Order: sequence, then C-alpha cells, then structure tokens
Amino acid sequence: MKIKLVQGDITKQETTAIVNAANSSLLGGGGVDGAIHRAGGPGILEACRAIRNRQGGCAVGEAVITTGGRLKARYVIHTVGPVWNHGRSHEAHKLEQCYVNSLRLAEDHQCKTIAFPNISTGIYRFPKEQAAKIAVRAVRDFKSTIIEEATFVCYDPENYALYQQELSGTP
Ligand code: AR6
Repeated sequence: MKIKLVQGDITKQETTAIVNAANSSLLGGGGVDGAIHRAGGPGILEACRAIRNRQGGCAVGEAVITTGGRLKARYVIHTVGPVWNHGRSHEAHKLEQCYVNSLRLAEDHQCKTIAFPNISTGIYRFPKEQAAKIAVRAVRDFKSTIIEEATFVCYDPENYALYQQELSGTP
C-alpha cells in the first residue's frame, strides 16, 4: 500500500473513501465531521441515522460506512476516536483501532484508495505527535491486497510537519 501525504481539506479528496472523525452518536458535529456533512449533503446523515437505528451508534475505535453523498468520494467511513484522557483510558490502542477498522471496512467495500484526517487531534485533544506516530504505524503495518493507496490529509500545518517527519523515517 502506497502512503501519501497532503495538506488540505479532506472533503475535496478524490479517493474511493474518506474517513470521518465522528462521535459515537453519528449525528454530526464540528471540525472535520461538520465539514464532511456540509459538503456531502443530507444523504450522509440519513445513512448514519439508519445505522443508529440498526445498531445504536458507533463505539470508540470502531467504524461504520455510508454513502459519500455529494462528495467525490464514493464512501465515508465514520470512525470514533478516543477523547484524550492523559493516557489513562487506553487511548493509544483505541486510536490505532480507528485506523485498522477503517482500513478493514475499506477492504470489505473494495476501496482502492482511502484518505484519513488526523483523528482525535482536534476537539478530542489527543497529542499530535503521538497520534501521528500511531497513525503512520497502523497504516504501514496494514497489509492489503485491495487498497493501493492511503493518503493522510493534514489540515493544520503542525500536523503536516509531524507527518512529514514521521513518513521520512525508516518504514
Ligand atoms: N479536512 C481535513 N482535516 C480537517 C478538516 C477538514 N476539512 N477540518 C478539521 N480537520 P476534529 P476529533 C482536522 O476536531 O479531535 C467533532 O465534533 C483538524 O485540524 O475534527 O477527532 C465530532 O463530531 C484536526 O487535526 O476531530 C466529534 O464530536 C482533525 O481534523 C469530535 O469533533 C481532527 O479534529 C471529534 O474530535
């Protein structure tokens, strides 16, 4: 799996799937979640509500998949990152699970390309450097015969610089 890094807005990505940093309610919110629902239109929320009715939301570290609505991406994979609690609540493992479970869902749906935001590093306050290390390791270690390319989409320059550093290290 090739790994790419870009700085920008994930809603503009032309990958088969984009990942959303959602919350357990799946009903939308601020940050990248708000941006994805705004850009993708009401079809995404409608699909999220159907999932809620079926399974009652989404647990931390888990992921669900919906239409991409009006986005260029065919799918949105909604994953719920951990709220940073000073490392006391297995946040590192939960964050890793977000990446792994999103990649598994992408494979189940035959996605060739996927784009990730920097899950949990906004409103959920996960330390950015540690989050970047976890994200890069989880994606590098994931061996796929279906997904050809994973893109990290960094919105803020601080995350972009951290990912540049992390990705320039030995694979
Ligand atoms: N494209 C890519 N990345 C973005 C964009 C965008 N358009 N907008 C923000 N980011 P956050 P969290 C980056 O707060 O910390 C929501 O209310 C941002 O710079 O969106 O996982 C949910 O509903 C940051 O690096 O997600 C949850 O309640 C990263 O996305 C809660 O926030 C994640 O920041 C989830 O918090």
